Amino acid sequence: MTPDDLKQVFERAHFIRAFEQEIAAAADAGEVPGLVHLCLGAELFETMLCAQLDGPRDQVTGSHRSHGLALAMGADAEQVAAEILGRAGGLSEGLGGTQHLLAPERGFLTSNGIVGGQVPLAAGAALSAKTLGTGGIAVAVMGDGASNQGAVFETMNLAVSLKLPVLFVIENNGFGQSTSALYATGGISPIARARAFGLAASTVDGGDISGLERTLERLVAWVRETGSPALVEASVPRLGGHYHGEAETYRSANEARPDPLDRFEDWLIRQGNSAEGCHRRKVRAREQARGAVERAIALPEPAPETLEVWSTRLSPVRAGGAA
Ligand SMILES: Cc1ncc(C[n+]2csc(CCOP(=O)(O)OP(=O)(O)O)c2C)c(N)n1
Ligand SMILES: [Mg+2]
Repeated sequence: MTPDDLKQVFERAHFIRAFEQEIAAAADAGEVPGLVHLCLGAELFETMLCAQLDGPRDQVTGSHRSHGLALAMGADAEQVAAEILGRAGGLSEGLGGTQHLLAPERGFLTSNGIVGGQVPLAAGAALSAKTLGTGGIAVAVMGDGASNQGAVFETMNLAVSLKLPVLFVIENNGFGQSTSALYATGGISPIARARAFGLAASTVDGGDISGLERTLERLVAWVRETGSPALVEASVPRLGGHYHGEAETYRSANEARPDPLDRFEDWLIRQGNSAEGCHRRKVRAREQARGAVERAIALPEPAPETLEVWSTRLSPVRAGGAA
């Protein structure tokens, strides 16, 4: 990546941070139906990952915590916000909500509230890309908790045996809800598990910009060129609660949670960029995020008829009146 590319990554990652903070404020004001799971701490990793991808021939699937991934793939921020807020004009007209974001035209196939459920879906996208010969790859982004699901292991096996171009991505934040990975995960590292299935696998620090660039570029290129699956485990801090507003009584207030965006800014300044330049980019990102969420808040709720229109769009067979 060029120095300019990296500055754009900085601004994009800060845009996602600011977007999540605006969503948090909207939730506090009672504008968001249900709970929201924010990606605070994973913005840099997700921006760097998606910068390597080429949607829509590449398709990403994500978990319940996927606002940032959809944005990093280029989904329209106002439409993402409107979906989270349950407003008309959202990615799915506000019917899916925060855990069900769809922007396949941008390469974001779907997020999924069923922990691990997004992983077999990515294998399907990889099989489709392979069959059609598009040169695309699929990327399944999951948490450390999801990485213990049976469907994930089945998908890894299938991906190796069918030789599917899929990159499995584990965002390891050390927690599944309030349960520590030290308790919930058997003592084998995700990398060792992946290698046992025959996957190429690497681990990366989600706040180390040089490591991210090197590792993600290499793995994405490898999956694309060989058409074979691989896995990357990224350590990312979860800077907030499991969901916004959670009390986090199970974590110590003294626990160190270094912010990857601060580490990246220190790195940029060490490379000779000015602190003022970084500040300007952060201010611009914040203004744009605020504008997108404010415009979404002003949208109406979907009309009841939307349900029928949307269901026929998803099911052309029923739209034609067949069984
Ligand atoms: C199949 C299933 N089991 C349990 C849940 C409840 N649940 C929602 S998020 C979550 C924790 C997931 O942890 P992880 O995969 O590490 O993702 P993180 O929240 O840390 O990003 C759980 C257990 C669910 N949504 N689906
Ligand atoms: Mg986790």
